[in-house]
Amino acid sequence: MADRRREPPPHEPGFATICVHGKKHLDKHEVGRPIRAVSTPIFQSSTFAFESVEHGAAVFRGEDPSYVYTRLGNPTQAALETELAFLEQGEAALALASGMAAATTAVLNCCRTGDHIVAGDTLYGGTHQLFTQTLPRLGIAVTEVPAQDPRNFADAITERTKLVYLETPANPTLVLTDIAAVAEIAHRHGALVLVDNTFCTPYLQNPLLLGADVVLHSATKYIGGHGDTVAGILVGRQDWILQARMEILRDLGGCISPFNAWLLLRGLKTLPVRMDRHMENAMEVAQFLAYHPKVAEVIYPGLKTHPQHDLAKRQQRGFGGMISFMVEGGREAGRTVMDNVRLCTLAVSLGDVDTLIEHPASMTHSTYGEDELKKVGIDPGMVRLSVGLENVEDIIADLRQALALI
Ligand code: LCS
Repeated sequence: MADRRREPPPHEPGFATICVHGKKHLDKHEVGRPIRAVSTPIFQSSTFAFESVEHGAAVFRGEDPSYVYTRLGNPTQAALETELAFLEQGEAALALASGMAAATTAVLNCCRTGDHIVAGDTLYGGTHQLFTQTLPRLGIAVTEVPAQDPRNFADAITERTKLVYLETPANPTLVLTDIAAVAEIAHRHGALVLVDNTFCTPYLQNPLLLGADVVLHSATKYIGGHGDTVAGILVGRQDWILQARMEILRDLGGCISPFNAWLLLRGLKTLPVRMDRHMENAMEVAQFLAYHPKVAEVIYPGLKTHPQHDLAKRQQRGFGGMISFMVEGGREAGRTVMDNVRLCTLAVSLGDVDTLIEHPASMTHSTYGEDELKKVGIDPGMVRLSVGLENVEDIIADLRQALALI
């Protein structure tokens, strides 16, 4: 078959044609010599050429794996997916536009109207909103249970339960769930287990090795790491990921852009180095807070005072960079701290190089009602700190001066 890309144009192309196709109709797929780029190139292309109508038809029949269209797959996305699947030790991965796009894709890939989900009761506020507002509108019911005790999951599972959804450590209470114990229970009832591994990243925890079926990341956080990208990832079995791509992603359209996929590939290069420093800094900040007279309680899985410190040691390879704390004087005193930090930034999100501080009850978890906050252990005065990569003495000095104003 003639290679249509090499055929000369039928006559001298005009200015506009050259603008679109390049001088002399240079083949856009070849640049004349081997490339061997060290950094994965950004394939900023929405669509990919077919060699013939028959080739295109074969691709659409699923008989040829060529790229078609960036909503369904793109080489930069694929590089990211291959790497994440490897790091989480799963068969395949799917990159998406946000952590919430990953959550909705995962849920809809498991459940249809009439199905049921059991989830931990502290979740990122957006996930809680999805579970309590949006999914019920689609006829998917969700029961949220205290996640520290695996028996609560056993009690809540029904014959309609298709998915058990865990966030461990949970945002913002840092409650842990015993993944292996819950997976054992869920599998006995034929339900899949999804773990939101955003707080730990694959560097500190591999839920699939503990029995989970799907891992979710808000890659916006530690995987990107620099506060410049919104993205999500799912990792799981090949057939499950393929269905998520070819049914849910195809129809709902929450794809990641090649540029954001590239930013995550860049973030991954330094993930272990960043996580080590996040953890080192977090441990020092947690100890500083624990001994500060104005601090009533510090929640950090690395402290022996954390009620699940032993589970954290068993299930994770480190304790992460997130701390929640309550100051003497409750909500107002917490507000004084957050309004007076100078180095730390008052902002939602987490896992960035910058230290971020925020108030869960009025910000990330404002989707929980007053009673719900109390029930799940989100104190109205709780302050959440995502410890960054600054010199730890500077982070501590900033917190010290803000605490002195209480
Ligand atoms: N899962 C967890 C554990 C999260 O913390 C978040 C976002 C998501 C999923 C959703 O991911 P996104 O769509 O934002 O990429 N958490 C946020 C937070 O704590 N502050 O701002 C966003």
